[in-house]
Amino acid sequence: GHKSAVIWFTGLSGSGKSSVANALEQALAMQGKHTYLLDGDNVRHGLCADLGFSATDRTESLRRVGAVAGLMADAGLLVLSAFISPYRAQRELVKSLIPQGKFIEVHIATPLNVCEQRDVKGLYKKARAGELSQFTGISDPYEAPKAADLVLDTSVTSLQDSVQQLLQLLTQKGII
Ligand code: GGZ
Repeated sequence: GHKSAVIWFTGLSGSGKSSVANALEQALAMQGKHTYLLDGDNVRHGLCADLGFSATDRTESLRRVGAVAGLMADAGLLVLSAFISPYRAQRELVKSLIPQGKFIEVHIATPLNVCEQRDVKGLYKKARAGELSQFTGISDPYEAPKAADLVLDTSVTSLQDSVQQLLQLLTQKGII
């Protein structure tokens, strides 16, 4: 079995949050753990389809995700979530919605220049060209966590190593 928890990945667009979260979910599933992955793909088209990327909209989006993650944790799930969640105050808000001691913050600290070089969706290019406003890291802030439970940089740490470090952290914390 396992204890419930919310593993909250924060980091820039293109930092590798979703890749790491997906790989961790696969590893946990192989161990028979009950997980759910919340990310932009399943949240911004549904639960938060009415919200954009202003600071206010991001806060509301993250509040909803935090509330849902809290409910899922109540139900006993290991919840993985991958959102930029750029403001410290937004992550504090999320933490306040998760049962005590169950919020685990993971900073995917891949440098901006690497994320921009990857530019998987061409969004950085658009942001630099001024075609996309309020783009995190370019024309909108990203406040790095000061005391994350784990910091990973996907430009120097392999996916496999990242997953190993995460599994170790969850074991250390008595979650798995
Ligand atoms: C940042 C944006 C923006 C702006 C669209 N700023 O690489 P992606 O495409 O798949 O990840 C980004 C995603 C960010 O959504 P989140 O819900 O994670 O953000 S937050 O936690 O701040 O609410 C990017 C895309 O949406 N995207 N416009 N202006 N990312």
